[in-house]
Amino acid sequence: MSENIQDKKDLGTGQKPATDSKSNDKKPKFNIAWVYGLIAISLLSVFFFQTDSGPKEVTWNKFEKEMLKAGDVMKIEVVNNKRAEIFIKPEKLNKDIYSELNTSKKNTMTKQGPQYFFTIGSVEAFEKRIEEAQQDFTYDQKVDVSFVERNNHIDTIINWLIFPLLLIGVWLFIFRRMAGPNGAGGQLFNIGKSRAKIFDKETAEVKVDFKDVAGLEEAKVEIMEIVDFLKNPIKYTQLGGKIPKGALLVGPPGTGKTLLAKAVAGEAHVPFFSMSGSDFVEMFVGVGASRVRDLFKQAKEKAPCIIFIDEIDAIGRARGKNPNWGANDERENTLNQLLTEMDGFGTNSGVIILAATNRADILDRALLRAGRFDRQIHVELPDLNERKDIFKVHLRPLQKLGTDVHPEFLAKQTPGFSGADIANVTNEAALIAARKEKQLVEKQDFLDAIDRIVGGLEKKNKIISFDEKKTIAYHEAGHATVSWILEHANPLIKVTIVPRGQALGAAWYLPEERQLTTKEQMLDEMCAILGGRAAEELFFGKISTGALNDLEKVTKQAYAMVSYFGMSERIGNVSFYDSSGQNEYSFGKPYSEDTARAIDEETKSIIEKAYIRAKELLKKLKVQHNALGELLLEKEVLFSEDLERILGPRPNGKTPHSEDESMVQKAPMAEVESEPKVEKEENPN
Ligand code: NHX
Ligand code: ZN
Repeated sequence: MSENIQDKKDLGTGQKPATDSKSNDKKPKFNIAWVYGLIAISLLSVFFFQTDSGPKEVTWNKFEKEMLKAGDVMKIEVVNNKRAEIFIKPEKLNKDIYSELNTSKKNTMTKQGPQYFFTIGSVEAFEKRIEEAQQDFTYDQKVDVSFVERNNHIDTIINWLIFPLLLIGVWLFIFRRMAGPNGAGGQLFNIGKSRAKIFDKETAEVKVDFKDVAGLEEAKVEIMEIVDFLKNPIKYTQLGGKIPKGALLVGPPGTGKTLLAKAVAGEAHVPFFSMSGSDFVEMFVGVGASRVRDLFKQAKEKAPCIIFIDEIDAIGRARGKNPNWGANDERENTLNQLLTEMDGFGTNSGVIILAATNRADILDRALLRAGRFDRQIHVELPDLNERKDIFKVHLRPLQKLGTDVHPEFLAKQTPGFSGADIANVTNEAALIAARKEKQLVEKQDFLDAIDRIVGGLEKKNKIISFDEKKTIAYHEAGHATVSWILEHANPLIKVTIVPRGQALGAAWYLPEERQLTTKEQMLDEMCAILGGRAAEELFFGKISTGALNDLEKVTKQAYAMVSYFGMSERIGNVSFYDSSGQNEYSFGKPYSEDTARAIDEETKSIIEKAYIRAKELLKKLKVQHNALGELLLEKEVLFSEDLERILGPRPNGKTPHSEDESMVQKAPMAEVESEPKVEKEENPN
């Protein structure tokens, strides 16, 4: 919808953004505004010709009394039996009644006549009236009446020009509509053209360079090499090396693939064609392939250059084995064309293709083979240090920061966040600070922003009965107790019973950033997750639907342990994980019915064991657990300090605040603790 509005805006001004590829075309642009203008001009001119010049209309009475009987009329011409045109004798034109004629610039025409006209009903009646009016006249005085046939040129023009123009206008209008919502105006003759945006030296649009890309060190090295290929290819080719044709940027969403590509554009100082995979797709058959062709044609003209295709999975998805008639054909044609084009240009032609995707595994094998996207650059989620750098980049635009804001601390609080998430955190923190009418963005604002992004919106005035609230508190206390006491469980930083997003309460962990997870860690984690339901069952004798998310997590994890990680003795070191993503086992499972049953039973038994373990632990720690639950009911939020006070230090000494972040972590807690208390009083529950 909004795109359509954009369309109209383009139309009105007749301009296009400077970056648009069409503005680089040498051919004259076809602009629908011209059609509209032409129609308007012809209509206007017709209107003016008819009124401004030519004879004036006159009534019969006036004609008879003031002109005919006065003997001023030279002759009358009846045109097409419809219109009587009156010619006044030139010598009489200076009479007063004719002065109205002289206002017109066209004096020559006024002198020649006809100066007046009137419309006649029928020729017979007209002749009769003329005869009667001239009864007293002598034969000499009688006025000549002649009959002429004349084509009306203006009518002809209207019929032959305006109408077809109108038709064309309507047709164009419909056509443009059909060109789809991503049509950028004047699409009619550009359907098969590529929609790539070009960034070259002249367009100073891209101001991103490698300095702006925090983290991603390995990826930067890889991609800088590509920039270097383009800058001085001879260095590589003189040793007989071949310049690669393409590189695939692979990584989860928000990790900066597009940013990296933009940085290449900013750094390489060669033309950069940017396009999204979905730009190739159009409702017309064959358009995608033709756009690929056009893109490569343009690129070859501008070589050396870079083509960047974002979200290439839109076209590059593996072609189905069982052809899905019709639906997939267009995409496959596009992909085939892309493959052909990539083969078609020479290795050293100076065109390098970058493509980004978050799912390299679903891409067609043919795209990934050597000679096409022969190198993959993995762009991973940032680790602690990289997050620190990313925070530094995003904290720069924030004007006023509290002295307690440290990128290291924020990086520690955000495991698993992508670059985009971090950008979101800093922005959200600024908004939260502004909402609180603060002059500075402080640490607490960042922590609130992180909570918001992880957990969703706080819903403080959700109506929760006291019983429910108690269940929630005990459930969360169950998580807290079990995870605190288990050696390998994730360190807990806080528990809350303030509803947030989908959840009525939550236990927040700060997972340790590790590459490998041991079986013990997995089992302890599952035990902690089941602690919630275990507490409900133990202390209330009732279980609730609230454990849905917990059970889902546990089930998936147990299933993965058995069927992917070979962590069950009964199944053995067997994995049914399929990293090829090509879905070799699309029909049914790759194991027998017996194995299926065994997997189910093993999964169930792992979960059961963890649940029993959680219950045992909670029975032993009943006093502490209940104390925690009551405290949680009262305070709504508990931090690791409170837990330590009740449960003692953690068994492995890995208390979250006993590490280096201790001094930064403690400060805000006091602040937060005081906050919910105030809210609690307002809370109707
Ligand atoms: C609900 N959510 O959707 C509420 C808002 C145990 C105190 N009904 O494990 O919030 O209960 O440790 C249909 C039916 C989600 C949809 C039942 C969607 C249940 C989170 C689970 C806390 N913290 N669970 C937790 C929680 C919930 C849920 C559902 C549903 C609870 C628990 C959700
Ligand atoms: Zn839970």
